[in-house]
Amino acid sequence: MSKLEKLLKERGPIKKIGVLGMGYVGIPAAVLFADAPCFEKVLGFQRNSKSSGYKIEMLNRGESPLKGEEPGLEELIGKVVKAGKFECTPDFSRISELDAVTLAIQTPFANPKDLEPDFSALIDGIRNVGKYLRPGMLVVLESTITPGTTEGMAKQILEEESGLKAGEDFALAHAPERVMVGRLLKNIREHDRIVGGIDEASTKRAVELYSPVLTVGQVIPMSATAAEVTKTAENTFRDLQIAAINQLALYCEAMGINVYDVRTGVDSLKGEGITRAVLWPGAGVGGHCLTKDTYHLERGVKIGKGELDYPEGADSIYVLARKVNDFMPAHMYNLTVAALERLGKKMDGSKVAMLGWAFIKDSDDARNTPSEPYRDLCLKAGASVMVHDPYVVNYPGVKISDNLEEVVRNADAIVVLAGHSAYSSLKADWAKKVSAKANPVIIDGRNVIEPDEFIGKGFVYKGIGRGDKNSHKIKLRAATPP
Ligand code: SAJ
Repeated sequence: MSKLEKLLKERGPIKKIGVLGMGYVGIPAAVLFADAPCFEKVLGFQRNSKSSGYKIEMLNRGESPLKGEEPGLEELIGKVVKAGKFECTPDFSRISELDAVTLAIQTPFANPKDLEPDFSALIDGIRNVGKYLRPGMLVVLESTITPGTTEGMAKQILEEESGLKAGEDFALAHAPERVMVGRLLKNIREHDRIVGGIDEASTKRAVELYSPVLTVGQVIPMSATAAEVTKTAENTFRDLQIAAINQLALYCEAMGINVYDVRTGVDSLKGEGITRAVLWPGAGVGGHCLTKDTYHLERGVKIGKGELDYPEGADSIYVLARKVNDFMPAHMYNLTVAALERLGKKMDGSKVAMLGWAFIKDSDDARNTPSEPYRDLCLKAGASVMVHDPYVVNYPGVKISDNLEEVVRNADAIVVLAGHSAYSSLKADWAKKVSAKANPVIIDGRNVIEPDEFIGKGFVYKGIGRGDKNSHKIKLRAATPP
């Protein structure tokens, strides 16, 4: 039995857990640990900062600081707080009383171009854990990180701060989160959990931590670096699949056909080991994951020990995919300019009504939203822009309204950027009346409206992948009096 195995055995089963980072990943993870009968107590650690300190009181009142729709989360927070099994605190010294600590802290990229991530918040968190680390404890990184980080930077900092040795005095592992906003609890309970320790004892201890919260999902054990590659690769593959359908959508527009017919066709080939994961084209790829995990993977192979056999300086297929998806907001802009031009109008002086600021449907999450580069292009061209979103309230430097009429009023162009359910019931009559234009422009970046309904009312329509409609005949009608 190794020294670590002995220490873990003496310490006994995991009873007290800490979660650093009370965000979209940390909060659901913490309350699910707290709701597991085998665990006694969970502490959620949150810095009492100006921007996020408010979460501490809200959570200890049993309320969720996450705005978007998160089925079951508010109730579960209330339940575990009332039962005294969950508490949120800014006091990191209490880490020393725990058996296991997980870190769910954002790992954005400072500048993807030179593959430099901004690990500052993560490093702060790891240092705090290192300061109060005790022999026999387990540390797990849940954040998405560059392959090699757990066995490299994290291990080093923890050993520096604690004077203890990873794999001998404490266990260390990576267990990447796999959640999507809107179904956080469901994803943690039902998705298989990748768990990778720096050694076997660490993997085993981490499996003990995650097994009790899984209802449908299985634990898939592997090495820490394999777990890091699994996570970054699964998001990179998703980004690649989206880039593939976005590129096809651009081709279908150029060829005058409907990408959704083609998608149905391609998707119909099934069976005998044929898997066709054809995703959906759109106005862009946002969020905290797909926009950066490719660069974590690219950086992992760059800083890794082995020699990569691939043409010098050539972009990988993954980086190319990033470029295709990053182009889509600019394509939305080009569609808007082209539609206005059909009416002899310019962007300069036109009013653009943007529908949707969140990066994903029916959520308040606007991290790396594709709507921002689109808006910047419109403003630079001299348009006046108003933004509507039913969920996103605050966003630095952007006024967001939840009053659709106010945003659409007198608009020359109405542009759908996020697929919020509310926009599927946008009516052509209503939109035309409020825009008070003879021929308003409508650009559909998420295939939520029926083109013929709007074209029939005199709209100039353009949609991602709708080559079959984008050069439709314009029905010139008199303006509907406001
Ligand atoms: N998008 C498309 N077309 C699609 C799917 C998505 O344009 O067919 C766009 C969305 O509009 C959004 C972006 O891509 O702007 C990302 O959407 P997403 O559905 O991938 O949402 P994320 O980024 O919150 O979730 C991903 C998921 N990863 C995978 O499915 C491999 C989720 O499981 C991860 O937990 C999450 O990243 C994460 O946290 O890593």
